[in-house]
Amino acid sequence: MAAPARSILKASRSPVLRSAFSSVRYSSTASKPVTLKERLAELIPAEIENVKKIRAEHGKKSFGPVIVDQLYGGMRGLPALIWDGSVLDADEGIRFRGKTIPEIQDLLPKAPGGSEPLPEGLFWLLVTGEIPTQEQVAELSKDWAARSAIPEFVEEILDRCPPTLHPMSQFSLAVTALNHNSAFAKAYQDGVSKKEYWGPTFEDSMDLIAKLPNIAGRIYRNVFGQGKLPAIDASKDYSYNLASLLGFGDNAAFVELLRLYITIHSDHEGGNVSAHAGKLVGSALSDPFLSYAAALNGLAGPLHGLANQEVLIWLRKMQSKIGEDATDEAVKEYVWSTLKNGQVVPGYGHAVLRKTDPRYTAQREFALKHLPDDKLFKLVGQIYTIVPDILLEAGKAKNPWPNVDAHSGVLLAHYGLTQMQFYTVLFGVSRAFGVAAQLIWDRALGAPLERPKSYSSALIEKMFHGKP
Ligand code: CMX
Repeated sequence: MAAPARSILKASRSPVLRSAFSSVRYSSTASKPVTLKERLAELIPAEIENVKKIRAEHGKKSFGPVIVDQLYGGMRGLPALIWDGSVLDADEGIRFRGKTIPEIQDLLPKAPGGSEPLPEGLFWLLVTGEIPTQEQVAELSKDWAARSAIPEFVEEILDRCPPTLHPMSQFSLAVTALNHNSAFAKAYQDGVSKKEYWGPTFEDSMDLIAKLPNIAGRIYRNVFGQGKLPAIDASKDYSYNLASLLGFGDNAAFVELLRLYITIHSDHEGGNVSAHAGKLVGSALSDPFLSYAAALNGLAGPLHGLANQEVLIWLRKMQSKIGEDATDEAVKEYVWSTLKNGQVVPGYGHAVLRKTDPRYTAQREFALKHLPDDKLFKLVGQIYTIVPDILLEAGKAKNPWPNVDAHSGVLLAHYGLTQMQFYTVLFGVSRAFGVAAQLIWDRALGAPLERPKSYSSALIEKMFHGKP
């Protein structure tokens, strides 16, 4: 448990994990690059054998004790899940298939003239453990553009939603409705063999990711009156198309921001609420659309993805109360008043992390490059020097440092995407990459129905009565 993620991964016999550390493997032939699905089909048999071997050798070994506090305390730190796509280290932060955020920023393919990684490449990495070629990423962009249309009845569902219905609820409704055309649900009805589950899961997952920009764009335009939705451009990448559907396609810096945003929000190991909700629901063999809708409903909570919007709402309230160029003293007083009112400081703290989130740092670096003089960005920086000391003094939060949500809203607002209620939808588009990759592998490896055991307080008392 205490071993850092990197050494665990390096020691792994998993062909998928090992490839994240081996030299980059380009699986393209001279004429046509191998597709993601073809590469996955090559990797799955060896990984099935690897899991069998691990279970045979280590299956009966203990991970350490489970203490009663973990049953009452939201299962913090309980080793309970397997997901190879990303592992979170409390001090270092996230690694995607063994690679840090700066490493993937360096290694993953970029758009021509761009400096941020293309999320298409991150998806390939999550699924295969390998860095794709520029050509493979371009094929993925094309494939997603070709799959991007949403059924007319889903458009109608969205058009009939009152603008007062939160964008995340609309998002979840639309994703649930996509299950109408699920390849997995159909294959299951047609009696597909367990061994073949991953194929239709892969197709649904690709469709899911591909259709999210059209759903997100439609919600944005409907709720905030932003005019007509343009068509997807099949010659452009995923982030450009999402930006364009939101009305920001002409803004190259915003498109770059989205590439970074989607990449860093995609996955945060398997135990966070959205990733775990998706995995849990998927374990009942609900198709990827139903599973991902469950993930979105978890992401919509203020302690998780909704913090994306809560941070900006809190910052704006602060500005309206103490002004735009407030002194440190005034900021401190405002932070204390938040705590004294029994509220959390949004964007700070984390259930696993114990240091500044590298996703926060990546966004800060983007801001220093693109918007160093933005007033709200300066306030975010000022807060960073103030909040950790206050949270430490208050003495409750185990982690006083900022998480990913402390920064994202400021960047979006800078470019004119000021409608905070929409922010978590963008988090939702991003998180689909991680959840989809996980669903594909869960079905490929035959992950069973999740069914942990619950106990009553009376039973706990009885079990430990009279024992030291
Ligand atoms: N402000 C005030 N109090 C905080 C706090 C914060 N930012 N972070 C933790 N605490 C409090 C908790 O509410 C808890 O209080 P109680 O004992 O009264 O219940 C106590 O400190 C201990 O909590 P913890 O063990 O440090 O943290 P948890 O694992 O329970 O919760 C999290 C983690 C993220 C929910 C919490 O830090 C929080 O509420 N942060 C603010 C909301 C936020 O930014 N969420 C986004 C997280 C990232 C993401 O998923 O998107």
